[in-house]
Amino acid sequence: MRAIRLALTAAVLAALTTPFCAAAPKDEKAKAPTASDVHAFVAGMNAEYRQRYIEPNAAEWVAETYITDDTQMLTARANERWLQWLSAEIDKAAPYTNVPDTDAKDARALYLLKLQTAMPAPKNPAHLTEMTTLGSKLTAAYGSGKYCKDPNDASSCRTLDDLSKLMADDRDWDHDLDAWAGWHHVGRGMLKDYQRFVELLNEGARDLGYDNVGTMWRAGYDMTPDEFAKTTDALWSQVRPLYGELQCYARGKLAAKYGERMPKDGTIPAHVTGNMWAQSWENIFPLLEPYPGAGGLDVNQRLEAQRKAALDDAKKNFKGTPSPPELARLEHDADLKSAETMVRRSEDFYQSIGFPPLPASFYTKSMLLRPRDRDALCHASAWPMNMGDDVRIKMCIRPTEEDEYTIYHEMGHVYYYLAYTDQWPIFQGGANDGFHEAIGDTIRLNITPGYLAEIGLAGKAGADEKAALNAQMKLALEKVAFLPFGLLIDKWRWGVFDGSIRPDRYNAAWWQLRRTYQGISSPVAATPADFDPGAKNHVPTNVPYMRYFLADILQFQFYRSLCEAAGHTGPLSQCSIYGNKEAGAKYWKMLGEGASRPWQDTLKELTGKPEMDAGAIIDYFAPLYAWLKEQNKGQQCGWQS
Ligand code: X8Z
Ligand code: ZN
Repeated sequence: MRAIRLALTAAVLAALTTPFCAAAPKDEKAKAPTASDVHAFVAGMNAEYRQRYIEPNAAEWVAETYITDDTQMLTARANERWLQWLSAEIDKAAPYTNVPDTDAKDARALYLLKLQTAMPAPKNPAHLTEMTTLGSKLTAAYGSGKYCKDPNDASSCRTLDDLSKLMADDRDWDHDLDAWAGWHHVGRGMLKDYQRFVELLNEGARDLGYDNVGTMWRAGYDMTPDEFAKTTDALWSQVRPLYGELQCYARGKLAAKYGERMPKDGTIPAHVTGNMWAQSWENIFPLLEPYPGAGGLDVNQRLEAQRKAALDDAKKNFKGTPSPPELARLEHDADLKSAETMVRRSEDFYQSIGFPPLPASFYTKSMLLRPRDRDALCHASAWPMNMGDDVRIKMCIRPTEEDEYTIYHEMGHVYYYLAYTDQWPIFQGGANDGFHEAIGDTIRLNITPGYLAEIGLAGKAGADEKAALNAQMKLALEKVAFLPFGLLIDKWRWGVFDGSIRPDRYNAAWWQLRRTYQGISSPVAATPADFDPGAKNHVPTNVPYMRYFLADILQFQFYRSLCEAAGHTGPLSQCSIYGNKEAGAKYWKMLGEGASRPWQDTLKELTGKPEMDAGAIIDYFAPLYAWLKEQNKGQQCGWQS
């Protein structure tokens, strides 16, 4: 979820307390607030929250779908107003904390009030303005970023989608390196702004009573920040051996392809995994497929064929020969039709388990394609515009398997928004942010080879072991490869925020973490002028990232429980809850609770256990893990960290 509650900045604590006004008059002291005063305060805050929330959200939507100096300015100002209000509420809430007999829901609302933003604003009004301005500027810089081979020739410019497509499809070392380096250049221009932005975020966090903004981010998990850091490390220890085997196997195959050009230290260079950030590796599945061809998982080809059929149709219905602009229009219409078909297919899955149809405005107000006439931030996101039925996604959909699954991911956010609209505004969030990210991914796990074949997106799936192992490999390249990446982004930011990573080491520390956790190295010698973290959406847009690591673990826990509810027997990897209303009802109930209870309670209700636990993902991939260990026998696994 991109919208306000996560991306938004917090606020100025409105009035500076002076020694003069610090001492309350005697008779006021006597009037200590009661539990019903707390309740009245929380109710008033929620009511105003609902009203005020719409403006900055609308401003942000326009700023991201139509990047100009003007929309940047307008969103910065709208965010500022919102944060000012939020800060004032946080201030006003102070006397209402720890009041005896406070209702548990009211107490939780007060706890969550301080955690409504990832961008806590400084009290100093000039600094707040500077912070929201920088926030919008960094987002716009990322969204409008391009790689132009010839800076004087606009036709040589390529967007992130163009470059990502090249890296997904083209296995030529030099082409991939060119695309990788070209895009990473976008980060350079952000270094100074990001450095200042960090100072301002920290000032805001300190004004709210936190050591730094990293501590504040870690405070949102119904446990202490330290406990949370330990929890994430413990989860990583559980999955590290599985990742190590996958990295070793992938490196071996890449070495067989690229020979001498591969580093000798056991790492994989960042540009050859088929993904701009080497965060998931499914695009190099053809190189790593255990039993080539078994299972017929040629989803990309089929999606492209569907788009082409839409274009052919449009051309056939066109009277005469289209001129170049008319042809461009036809292509656009075919792209839109293909994108919409992909979205409706995903909606069909959710509806099959009993979720409601999407409001009609979802299709008219969402952005499904990269606009042809302006810059937009194409990174996929889902938006709750009004805490009601105005829900949207913003995505530049291409007919690829990767985008198909990203749609399922975004739809998970959308259905979460719809499920919890009856909650108080302050509870309209995920049980924790990892839950929000895991909802759609859980549904995506049900897209088994059997289901793909049923809906015509893959060949008939063989039930044999070879096909099953191929499917495991493909999913592992998506999910297991992601684990260390999901962990390290915020390990880096926590270090940046607490000052242990100083600005002159931003880039070096980034690559140190990439190497240590992922066994991935930079394909070029990085210099302190480079700012490669800036080339990853969530850094300039200031969206916390540990949520995706949690989601990667949680989704297997959710999936296992839903499959049990659906009465599935046999290997978990063959379960699909498509059409199962009981599993759907159980899921919907969890979504409806939003953030109204500690996530541990919500998790226990669904899975029977109150802990995040990597046991489910490890069980899921047990066949692949055994196979990988066998393949890697005699290989030198591991890397120099
Ligand atoms: O940012 C996203 C979603 C939007 S919340 C598309 N994801 C992370 C990423 O792209 O880096 C999903 C997986 C990880
Ligand atoms: Zn998401």
